[in-house]
Amino acid sequence: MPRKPLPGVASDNYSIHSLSKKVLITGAGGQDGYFLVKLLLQRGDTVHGLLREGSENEIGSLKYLGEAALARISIHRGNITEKWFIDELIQRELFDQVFHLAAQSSVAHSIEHPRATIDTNVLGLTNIATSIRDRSPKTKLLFTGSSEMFGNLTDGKQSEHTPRHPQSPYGLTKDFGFQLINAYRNHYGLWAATAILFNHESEFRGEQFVTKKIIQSVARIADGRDEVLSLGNIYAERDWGYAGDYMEGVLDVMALKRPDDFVFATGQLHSVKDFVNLAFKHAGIKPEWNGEGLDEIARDRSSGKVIVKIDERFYRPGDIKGTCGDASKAKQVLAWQAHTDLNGIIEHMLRHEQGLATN
Ligand code: F7E
Repeated sequence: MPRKPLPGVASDNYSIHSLSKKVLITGAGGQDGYFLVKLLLQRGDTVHGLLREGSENEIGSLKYLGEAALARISIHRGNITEKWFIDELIQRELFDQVFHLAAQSSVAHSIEHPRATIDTNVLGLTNIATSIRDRSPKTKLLFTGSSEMFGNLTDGKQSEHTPRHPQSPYGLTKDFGFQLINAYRNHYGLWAATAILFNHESEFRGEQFVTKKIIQSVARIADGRDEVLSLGNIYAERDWGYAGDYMEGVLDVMALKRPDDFVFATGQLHSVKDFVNLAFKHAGIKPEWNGEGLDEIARDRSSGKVIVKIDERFYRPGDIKGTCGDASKAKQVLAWQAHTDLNGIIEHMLRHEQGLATN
């Protein structure tokens, strides 16, 4: 399927995607992999997915694509930290495009396990970019960066030009990636770009992230189960978008003739507490908040049961208090916009969770 012509794009920097491409997605089994694989298959591309070694029967979120779609994907299993494996794959397949999504993506986990995070995120990207440079230099490489590289929101929203002050090992690895992509683009002429993604959620979000954790608890509480949602800093603020919207943007970046970096964000800031309140509202439950700090709780207004409490264990050292993105470059150059607001995200997530419970 040919890609839409983009009204805002200077025509000399946009190639209509008419020919089928041979594409590799690393980390294809994750949330973003689901949406990207689906879009690429719709476009008629030849899709290869790289999944982590060691979980031979696991295909993660790809299982939701269904049998017919799955039959069209070539699955590779291996470790992105093994240079020989990446070299061999890149040289043998000579992909037109590589979307590098694979990462250790939990900020909390990176604080506990910095070394494993650095191995996966830094070595992994370095191996892929270097294999492309040396063995398949015509391959386009798109790296999914992160707003974590900016650190705390200071004044104004964060754009491609905002100074970067990462706070976590994860944020440091994403800053490294952003700079490596720039260096390989500028020094070796590689088509390499970073999509700087702010928090993006969906029904396929991993359980280690706060939105999924909230939705799972809300679904169980709505189902009448005795459940208390335990959270850390509920006053942290994030710019939450929908992963499906962001993967459309990632495809638009890849369609450019000249590589460039883009922020993808909604520009809307909400606290974790806002997310909790909205999720309960969608489930027909009214939380009543009382107390402060570690003693803050929420009760179900109709039953009086405690449904939310604070647990010190979920606080993070060096947590980012707030991030909010300015995606005006993506809007202007790619005619991209986030279609799904926070209500829409919660609807997708809750419907999926409640559907799973009744299956
Ligand atoms: O935390 C607070 C927590 O783990 C969001 C990843 O996609 O976005 C994501 O990173 C906020 C933080 O995501 C709990 O302290 C409170 O302030 O869902 P999260 P994240 O750290 O923002 C960036 C852009 C990425 O690139 C990452 O890959 O929620 N919070 N209580 C909690 N967080 C968790 N996980 N669990 C809690 O109980």
